[in-house]
Amino acid sequence: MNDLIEDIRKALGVYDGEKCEELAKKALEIKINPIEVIGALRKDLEELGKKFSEGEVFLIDLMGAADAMNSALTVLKPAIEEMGGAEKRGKIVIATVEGDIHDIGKSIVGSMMVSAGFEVMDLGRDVPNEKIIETLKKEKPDLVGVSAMLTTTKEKQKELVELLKKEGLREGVKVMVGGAPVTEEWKSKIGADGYGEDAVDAVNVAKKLLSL
Ligand code: B12
Repeated sequence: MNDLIEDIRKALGVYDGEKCEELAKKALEIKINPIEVIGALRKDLEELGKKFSEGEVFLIDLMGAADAMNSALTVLKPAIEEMGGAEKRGKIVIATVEGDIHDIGKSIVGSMMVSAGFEVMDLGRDVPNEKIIETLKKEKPDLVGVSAMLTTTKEKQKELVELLKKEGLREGVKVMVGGAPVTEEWKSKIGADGYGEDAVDAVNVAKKLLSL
């Protein structure tokens, strides 16, 4: 792996957001792909998450790492969005489900979608399904993408699919799901249309669902 990416990982490891941002800028200057940088940092966050569940690190550590990641993203996300072409592909509403405040991954998915030519409406995090439904009625997007990072909150993805059916909206919109505890099996179980393992996958799945 590139030395500069290693340095960004080290800065993330000590929760140094300023350094992360500075080095991310340098990485872009020497034309390192921002998606590659994000992929490396995501793995580190996953490792930190494991340590957290094993009691080796604390919530304050997750918060420090998340802040550092967000600092890097202030430069990496706009760079991803600029990578796209002018071609317009469709509209997607994205949100992190109610009860869940994890939004880093969801925002990266949003940036990748912008880069791929989608119009993106990001409703933020901790979003009740009722608000998502209301937005779908008003905005009539082609897709809705819901992120859930907790085993408990992924239930809200299931609830959204059920609510869409109840409201007679299911046929009009493709539903994509993602997040750490989400799998292809879960997608099938709840009757969603697509699952994306990461942001690159999310774009490919979206294109496939819309036959683009
Ligand atoms: C950073 C972090 C936090 C930060 C979040 C900051 C923020 N603004 O997002 C803070 C410190 C706030 C936090 C809080 C908590 N966290 Co936390 N957190 C993490 C951590 C370490 C990294 C998440 C992350 O940002 N990853 C980087 C991004 C780039 O990756 P990603 O999120 O996976 O997203 C990618 C894909 O999943 C996919 N994707 C994501 N969304 C979508 C949506 C669609 C539609 C598609 C197609 C794809 C897609 O594409 C993304 C980009 O590639 C994870 C560990 C892990 N395994 O992920 C734990 C983790 C998710 N947290 C966990 C826990 C327990 C908590 C807390 C409950 C802790 C507590 N005791 O308070 C709280 C939850 C509060 C709440 N109600 O939500 C657990 C969940 C365990 C479980 N099974 O439910 C994890 C797995 C850690 C662990 N192993 O124990 N957390």
